[in-house]
Amino acid sequence: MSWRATVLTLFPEMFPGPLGHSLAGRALREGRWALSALDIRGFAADRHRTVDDAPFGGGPGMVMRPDVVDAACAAALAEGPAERPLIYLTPRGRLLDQALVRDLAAGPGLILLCGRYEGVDQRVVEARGMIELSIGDYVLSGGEPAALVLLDACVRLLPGVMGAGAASAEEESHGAAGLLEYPHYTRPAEWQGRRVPEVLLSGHHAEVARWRRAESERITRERRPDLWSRRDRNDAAEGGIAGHPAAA
Ligand code: 6GU
Repeated sequence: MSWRATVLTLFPEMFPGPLGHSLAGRALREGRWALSALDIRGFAADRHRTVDDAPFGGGPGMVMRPDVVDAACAAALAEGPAERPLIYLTPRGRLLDQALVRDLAAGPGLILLCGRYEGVDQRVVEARGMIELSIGDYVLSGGEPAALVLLDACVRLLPGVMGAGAASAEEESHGAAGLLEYPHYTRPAEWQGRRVPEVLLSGHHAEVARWRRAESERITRERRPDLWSRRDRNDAAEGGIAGHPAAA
């Protein structure tokens, strides 16, 4: 059985959306992963198909009902495969990073709950043992774009989705080695008076690798001092991202 994502959402028409295109879309058509989007409204019990209600304690907005969300979770789990983690996408969640993406992609798939309104009743989050995840320190109007981001990050790591080794090689640049990538250039060698760095035209592979390593380190130090101070010491000693063969 292939890696399977089941998305619980009030807006199922948002899926596959961008994931129906490019690499993820081709992999979806090839059956390397599977996606279903279940409409949470379909699990409402009353004839008005109510999915939300006012927050106890007052305040603005609406909260998604635990009974409706629970029924949607049961339907998602019934799709199989078993043992898929249930993830609730919320800005209150643990911050997603490449190490977690790697773990999730290595599993059987995901069930993703997209919150709307002010959120989801916390009791069903706890009762279902959901993992609360955020994709960054900013607020989206709903979990759907975050679900698309998480799925894109996972799907590109599945076997056969990217060209041989491309995903693992590139992933090391932000994952294992903990450095940002060096800048890229292509033809023409001069454009609007700007020349490509000469070393890249030299044909000296060792020189190119050294330059790229230095650029990766410089840009990581400048832009992401947090990554720079936490970067993997072994990889750093081996030369970080450029330590793997030039343009691997
Ligand atoms: Cl997962 N959801 C929402 N609504 N906003 C977010 C987010 C998730 N991650 C960052 N901002």
